[in-house]
Amino acid sequence: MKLLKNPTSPFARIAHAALIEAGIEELEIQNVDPWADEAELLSANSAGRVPCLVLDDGTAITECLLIAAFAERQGKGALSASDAKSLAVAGIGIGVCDAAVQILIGRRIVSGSFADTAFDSNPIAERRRRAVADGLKRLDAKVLDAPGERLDLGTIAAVTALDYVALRFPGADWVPATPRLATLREEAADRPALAATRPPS
Ligand SMILES: N[C@@H](CCC(=O)N[C@@H](CS)C(=O)NCC(=O)O)C(=O)O
Repeated sequence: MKLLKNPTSPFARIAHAALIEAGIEELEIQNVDPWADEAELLSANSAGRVPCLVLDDGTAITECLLIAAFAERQGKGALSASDAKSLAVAGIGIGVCDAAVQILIGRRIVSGSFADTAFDSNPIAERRRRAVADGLKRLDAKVLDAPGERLDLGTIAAVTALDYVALRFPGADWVPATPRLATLREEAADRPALAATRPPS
């Protein structure tokens, strides 16, 4: 099977990490640019987004949580290691990723460029920053002190959210300090699911 992804997408990272944690073998990784209307991605996913998992029979599964659910059925994956608390943490982590990505998309809508911050003065950008900051604070209060023997979806999503915000908003004064989350990230850094999917710095 083949995972269409992008190295910076937090959703693609969550899907990829869940597949690794499930022990899926023979997984081909193909990087695509979701903003370039690449034919292969558009034919697999009408939404034109990553991640998209294409099975050997051509079945295409989109949405990171559905890919995680599929991974769970194939092996012993991140979902089976997740209790209610960890699913709650995963939801917050994905909410942080979603709000952060929306700021980037807002920039692109307003000025055509992720780097142009004109959108950031829009009240919707302010709401999204608040969602990122509040979500990170909640994650910091809720995350486990140490990663479990197997990574659960909460740990994967929380670390992914922290790394994505650091990648996209380095040094931003509205990003709160998250010492417990940072410790969890450090302690889980060598786990293959997180190490092999870390975004480029
Ligand atoms: N809800 C989706 C979100 C996927 C998503 O938004 N992916 C972004 C990359 S971070 C994308 O491909 N964007 C391209 C676009 O919006 O056209 C999931 O959970 O997988």
